[in-house]
Amino acid sequence: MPLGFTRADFPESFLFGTATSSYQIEGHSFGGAGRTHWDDFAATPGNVVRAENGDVACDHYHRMDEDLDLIRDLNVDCYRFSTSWARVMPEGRGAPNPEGLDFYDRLADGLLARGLKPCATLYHWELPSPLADLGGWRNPDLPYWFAEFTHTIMSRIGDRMYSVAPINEPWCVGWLSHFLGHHAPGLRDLRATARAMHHVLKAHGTAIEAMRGLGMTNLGAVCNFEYPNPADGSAEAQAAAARYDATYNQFFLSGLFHGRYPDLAMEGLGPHLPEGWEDDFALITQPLDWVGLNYYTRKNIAADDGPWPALKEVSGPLPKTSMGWEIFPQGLHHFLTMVHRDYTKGLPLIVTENGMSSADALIGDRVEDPQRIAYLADHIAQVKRAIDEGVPVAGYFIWSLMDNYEWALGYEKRFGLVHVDFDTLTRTPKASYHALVDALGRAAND
Ligand code: IFM
Repeated sequence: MPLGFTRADFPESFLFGTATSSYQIEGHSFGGAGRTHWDDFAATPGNVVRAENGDVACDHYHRMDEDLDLIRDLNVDCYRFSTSWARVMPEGRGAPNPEGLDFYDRLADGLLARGLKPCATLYHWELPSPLADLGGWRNPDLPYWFAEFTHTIMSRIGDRMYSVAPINEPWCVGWLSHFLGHHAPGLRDLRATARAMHHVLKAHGTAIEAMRGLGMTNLGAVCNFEYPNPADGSAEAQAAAARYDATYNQFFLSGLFHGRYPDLAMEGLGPHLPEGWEDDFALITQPLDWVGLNYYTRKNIAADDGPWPALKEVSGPLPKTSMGWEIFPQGLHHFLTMVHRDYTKGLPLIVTENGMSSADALIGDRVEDPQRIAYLADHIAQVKRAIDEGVPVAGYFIWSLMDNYEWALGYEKRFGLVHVDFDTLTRTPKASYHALVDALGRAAND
C-alpha cells in the first residue's frame, strides 16, 4: 500500500525524519545512568501498566548501530533523539558520567557517518531522582540546574547538532504530570502545576542562553497540541473548550512569543505562579530559529461541575487509534496555520511528532499496518495543504522509529515504524516503514 506522496511533492529543502526519546528506547539500567523519577513512578503500584519501566526498553544502548542503520535505510534526512539528563549527570548536578557522554558522542558521529542530521531534544521527561527529591520542576532552582546539564552535554556534542530544542512537550511536563497526575511525578496539585509550567519555560530560557553562549544555532522549542472540539453546541461546552485551548495549546506559545500568559489560563494558574514570575519573560522570549509542533488528535470537551478549569473530556464519534485517540488530520492544518498567524509569523515550523499506535502483530516475517499508512498519508496531506497556502513548514517527523515504552501505558501501545519483540528485542520493519522507503527514496523520485 503506497503513501500517496513522494519527495517531489514538497519543496527541495523540506526535511523528513523520525523521532524517539532516551528513556523510551535506551535502557536506563545500563551505562551508569542515574535513577529517574520515572523509575520511582513506575515502581509505585497503579501508575504504569504492569509496573513496566525503562530498565531495558529497546536496548538501544547496546543496539545503536543496528538502529541507526534502520534510520538510514528509511531514506529520511534527520533523526530526532533526546539526551537523558540522568545518563549524563546521574545526580542531576555535579560530576558527569563519562560513559553517558561517550554514548551521545557515538550517537552524533554515527548519525553523521550515515548522512543523517542529528536533531536533539535536551529533556524528554527522565528527571534525575535526586532533583525530584528537591521538588523537581516546582523548585525555582530547576532552570539553573537545567542550564548546567545543557552546558555539560552540549559542550560535548553541540558542535555536531543540526538542531536542538530544550524541552519536549511542556504541557506534559507541567499539566499532565502535576495536575492530571498521569505522568511522573504523578501529582494532582494546582499550585505545583502553575510553578512547574512556569519553570519549564524558564528552563527553556536558561538552556537557550547556555547554547547561544556555546555559539550554537538552529535552536527551537517543541510544543504539543490537541484540537479543542466543543462536545456539543452549548455555550458551556464552547467556554470549556476555550479554557482547554488556553491551558493546553496557548499557554506556552504565549509565554515564548508574547511574554505573558492567556487570561483564561491565568484565571486558575495566576494565583499560584512563583514570586517574580513576570520578571522571567526576558529570558523566556529570547529569539528562536524554529518551532516544533507535536500533533496526534483532537479532544471533545464538555463543561463539568467543580473548580477551575471545570471541564471534562468525552468520547467522540471519529475512528480512534489504540490509544483511544480520535483521528482528526485537519487539526494539524489548523495548528500549523494558527501558530504561524498568531505567534511565529514566518519562523520555520517543523512537525516534530506525528503518528499513531495500533495493535500491530508480527505474522511470519511481516507486520501489516495499513491503518498507520493511511494515518500518515492523511496528515502529510494536511502539511502539504498548509505549505501550499503559504505556511513555512520546513519538516515532518514521524513518531516513532520503533515500538517503545509508552510511559504509563508500558510496552502495550505500538507507535513504531519498526516492530520490536520485547522478549527477544528483534526489530522488524513494518509495512509503513517500507512504504516510507519508497516515498522518500531520492532515486525513485528523480
Ligand atoms: O510517546 C510519546 C512521546 O514520548 C511524546 N509525544 C507523544 C508520544 C505518544 O504518546
